[in-house]
This record gives sequence, structure tokens and C-alpha cells, in this order.
Amino acid sequence: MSTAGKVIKCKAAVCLEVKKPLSIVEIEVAPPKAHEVRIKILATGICRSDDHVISGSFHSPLPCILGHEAAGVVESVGEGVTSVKPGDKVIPLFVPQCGECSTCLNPKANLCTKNQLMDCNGMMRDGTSRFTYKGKPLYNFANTSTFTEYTVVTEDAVAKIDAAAPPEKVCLIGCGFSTGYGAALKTAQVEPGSTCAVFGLGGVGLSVVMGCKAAGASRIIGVDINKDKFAKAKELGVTDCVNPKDFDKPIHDVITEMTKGGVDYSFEVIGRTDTMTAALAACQMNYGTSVIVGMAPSLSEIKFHPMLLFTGRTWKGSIFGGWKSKEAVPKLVSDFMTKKITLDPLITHTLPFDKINEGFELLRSGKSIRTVLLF
Ligand code: CND
Ligand code: ZN
Ligand code: ZN
Repeated sequence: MSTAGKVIKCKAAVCLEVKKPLSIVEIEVAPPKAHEVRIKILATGICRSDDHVISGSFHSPLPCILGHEAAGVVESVGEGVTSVKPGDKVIPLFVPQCGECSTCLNPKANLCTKNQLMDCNGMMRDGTSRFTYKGKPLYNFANTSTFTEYTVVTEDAVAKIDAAAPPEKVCLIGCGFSTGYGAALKTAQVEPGSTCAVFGLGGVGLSVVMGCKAAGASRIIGVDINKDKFAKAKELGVTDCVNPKDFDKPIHDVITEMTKGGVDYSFEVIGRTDTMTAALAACQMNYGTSVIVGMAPSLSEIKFHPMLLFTGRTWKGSIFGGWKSKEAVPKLVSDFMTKKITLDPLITHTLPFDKINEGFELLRSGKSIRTVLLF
């Protein structure tokens, strides 16, 4: 029996309040309106950004449905949708690509102005929600909301992918892998023979490592306070692992000494302001580039000495790895299918969707890289 045009009742993990486990409850998902797509989620990964909302560090309106790294299949489409149809395998995009705004029209840029990451109003573009819980609307998160059996996104926030792609793997192309890999290849544009330092060796940081390696970096220094992250980091291309806890001087001084003047490219992939400035200071004072990938707390500010930039360093940020999402995601999936890229080392745990809170505990305790939840 077709569900198109009807309200779907389904299971979702709802964030009712901060610092509490997600509640697995039954919600209602309205049909997609014009230029919207309703997706049945098949697999979703847990990213630290979702946890930043649960911990209260990143502000997004509650109650909401988190999740932004998934793969699924189109259940139905609203009026005017032409790029996907029911039955298509897809990846929802937390950075849309409308194709019309100033950023979409600029070949160097990727953060479509229709993204919801800055204002975070948690609503569809018409100002309403497609999710209802106990008769009240629920907010969405980052255009996507994937911790639910069904979600609704705008057409510019969904990419059609190879029908044969395994959802339990390629869901990582929806965030972690692409974010890190692109930060190295697209945002920093790491060159062969360069030296890099990656601060934070979680799912996103290890993907930066893979990007640096693919670009031909000759030395990749991995920085983490959890030494259990080092074995996998080395497997993926890190040449030197450093734990700031092992030194009684600032980690940027350690890296500057190790590289006789600082790395060509550094990446902050943790989400802390102190490590953002440390990563900046760890790159070469004149031609070094430092990229902020980690998501800092909503209310944080950075204080740093202007001399760090005055000497010539470049400080950049990178959202979704600088990729133009709708066109890049299908290509990244093809690269996975042809084994040009690998995702398997990032997936340490697979759990049924009902165990989502266990998945978050694994992330918080530093035991997992990525947990993929299956529906
Ligand atoms: P995850 O928590 O898996 O990795 C962070 C790593 O940093 C862990 O291995 C920690 O042990 C390590 N760490 C923590 N504190 C320190 C410290 N003081 N010094 C050194 N290492 C430390 O997180 P993730 O890989 O899922 O995400 C990393 C960040 O990227 C996080 O802030 C997330 O919100 C952000 C992000 C950004 C984007 C984007 O588009 N820019 C997309 N998704 C996630
Ligand atoms: Zn993410
Ligand atoms: Zn746009």
C-alpha cells in the first residue's frame, strides 16, 4: 500500500532536552510539500556535531530530531521535484546546493546561502515543520534530521546515488568522510610532499588524514589526547602521533620543533577554541595554512595574538569539506564503489537504531570512531 500523500507514523529518536538521552518515540511525518522529498532512512552515522547539541554546547531549537549523516531511499516527492523519484537511493545533504545563490554560482564556494547552519531555525523553508510529536511540531536539525525512520528534506538537500551502494557504509559520505577528506583536498589543497598536522583523530579527523595522504603529504602529524586513537591513525597515514599530555610545553611548540618551523597545513578537528589557536600557531608562520573543521561551542570566542596572522599565516574554515554537495556526493559514492576511497576503517560499531544512546556513549567514552545505526 502506497504511503505517498499520507502522514506516516514512525519511530524517531527525539532530543527533548539537553544533557539527556534521546527519547525513542512514535512521531508523525507529514507528506513532502512542493520541492520537498520524503526519505526512508536506511542507515545513519553518529557525528560529534549531533552530540554538541545534546551536550548543550551548540544551540539548536528543541525538541528536535538530530542526525545529519545518512543514506536512504526516496519514499515520495512533492510537486515540482525532478532530480529524484520514489525508489531512488539517496544521501541527505546538511549543506544544500540550490544552484542559484551567490555561493552556488561561485565555482570556489560550497556553503549555499540556503543552508540552515547559521540561523538554525529548525523549520522547513516555509516556516513549518513536517514532524509532529504528541500533537506539537518538532524542530529539524541541519536540513536533514536523520535519527528517524522517515524524514523530509528540500530537493536541493538530497543527492541521488548509485542504487548498488551499501547504505551502512556510504552514509558516512553524508558527513564525516566528505567533511574531513574535502578539508584536506578542497579547502586546504594540500600538495604532494607537504607536512600536515591533524588535531583530533575521530571520524572527521581520520578522514582529513586520508585526504592529506591522498594529496601526497610526506609527513602527517596526528594530535590527540586519547592514545587509543593512534593505531588506526597510523594505519591510515599518520606518520607521527603526539599526545599533548606527554609534554610540559604547548603542543604547537612541540610541532614547530618537530618540523623545524611549523607544518604547511594544520587542521583543527575537535571543536575547541584552544586547539584552534594551537593549530594556527603550529603552521609555518609565513606560508602555513590552518583550517578549522571542528564546531566550536555556540557562545565561544577566540582570543589570539594578531602577530600569528600578521606574519602571513592563512586561517580558514571548512564546512562539508568545501564540496558542492549535490554534485560531489554521487561522485564520492562512485569513488567508494570503485575502491578509490575507503570507509571501512572509520566504522567501528554497527547497532540497531533503538540503541542510539549506546552509540553516543561509545563516542563520548572515546571507544568508537563511527557508529552506524541500522533501521
Ligand atoms: P570525535 O569526537 O570522534 O573526534 C574528536 C577527537 O578529538 C577525539 O579523538 C578526541 O579524543 C580528540 N580530542 C578531544 N579533545 C582534545 C584535545 N584537547 N586535544 C587533542 N585532541 C582532543 O568527533 P568527530 O570526528 O565526529 O568530529 C570532530 C569535529 O568536527 C567536531 O567538533 C564536529 O562537530 C565537527 C564537524 C564539523 C563539520 C563541518 O562541516 N565542518 C561536520 N561535522 C562535524
Ligand atoms: Zn558531522
Ligand atoms: Zn545555493
